[in-house]
Amino acid sequence: MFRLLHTSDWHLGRKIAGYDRSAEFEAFFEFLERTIAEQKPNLMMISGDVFDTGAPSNEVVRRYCSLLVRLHALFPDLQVVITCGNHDSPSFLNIHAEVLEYFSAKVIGSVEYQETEIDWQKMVSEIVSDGKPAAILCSVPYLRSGDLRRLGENATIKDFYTKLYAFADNVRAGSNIPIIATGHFTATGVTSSDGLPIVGKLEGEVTDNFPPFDYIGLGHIHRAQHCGNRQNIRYSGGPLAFGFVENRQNKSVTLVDFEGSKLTEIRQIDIPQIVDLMIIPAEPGDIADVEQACRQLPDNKDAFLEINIKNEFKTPENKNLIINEFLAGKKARFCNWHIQKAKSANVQESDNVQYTTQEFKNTDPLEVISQIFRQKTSGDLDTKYISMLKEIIEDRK
Ligand SMILES: [Mn+2]
Repeated sequence: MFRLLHTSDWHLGRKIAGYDRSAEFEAFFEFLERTIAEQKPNLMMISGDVFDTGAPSNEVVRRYCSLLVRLHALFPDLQVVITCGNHDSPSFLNIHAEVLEYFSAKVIGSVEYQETEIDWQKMVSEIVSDGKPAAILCSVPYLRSGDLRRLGENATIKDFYTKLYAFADNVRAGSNIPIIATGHFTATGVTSSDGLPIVGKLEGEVTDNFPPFDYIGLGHIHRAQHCGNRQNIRYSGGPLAFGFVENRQNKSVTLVDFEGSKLTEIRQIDIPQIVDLMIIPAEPGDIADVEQACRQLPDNKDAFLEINIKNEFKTPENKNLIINEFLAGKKARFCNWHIQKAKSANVQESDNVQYTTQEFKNTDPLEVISQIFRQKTSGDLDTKYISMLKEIIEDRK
């Protein structure tokens, strides 16, 4: 049997409202160690967005290297594949590629070329388990538009994977082992983190005639799910909620079993979360509701809080001080205001959303735009515009 542990979108170094999340990442690493000890996968796949930014802090990089070294010491037979996502810098990931090979970790930062031809061989490797070939692995990083153009002016992600499959099938040479691949793109027809349709150049159409990989472990979408009719083309989702839009998602890793080349089972194992992302009160409230919701939190409840407030609450000068007073003696930490405007209220100049520089830096651009729109018009931004904005934001990442 061959067992794969699929995970993605770790976003190491990710912060919320400027708060460090390394305790959550450490808890995830401990969960990984436990899960690998129990489940004994042959291969662990990290399908892109390993880091939250292209230039993570020294401390974040130290923890990443330390994890990979520790996993190798504990599980010398475990192989690891790490591929680049759109948040990662390919050249940064590649810094450790040669060293990590000694720790059974294969790192692929970008598609490589032999002169002008794509070097398929660089992406395709054989996974050996108990001294026998167990799988053909295609390590595909986030594809840049130049990578696709190399295959033709209008080449698609599907064209890329079709060529890759043909190459890998040739390497497999008829043996009874699966061909598995990684990837970091948006498969059309899937649901984004916040349930809205997604558009952008990362998009690839995954239909029934997508090349017949035995499994494709995808990253980029943070909600665990499969693509269309293909149970074996999946997103594992990330290990931690990326932001408040993901606060109700179960986070998990995916385990996939093969007997010979046949996929026999897919399971998800939930990742326990040590810090909750909470939006309180449940309904937008006034100051009294906010106070009650804050004071009701158990003192030792570790949570990041977004405060759901009607916009009548106009105390811009000291509202952060007030919230900190409500939270005195509690472990929970205030992050953002979620300001909801009463539908019929008149729009006034004083309703403007205000951010400190720090808050602004740590807020998702789409959230800023949505909030301002809500404030100005009392309505929600049309999904059509959200899609367009997402495309623009995605392009600038
Ligand atoms: Mn991601």
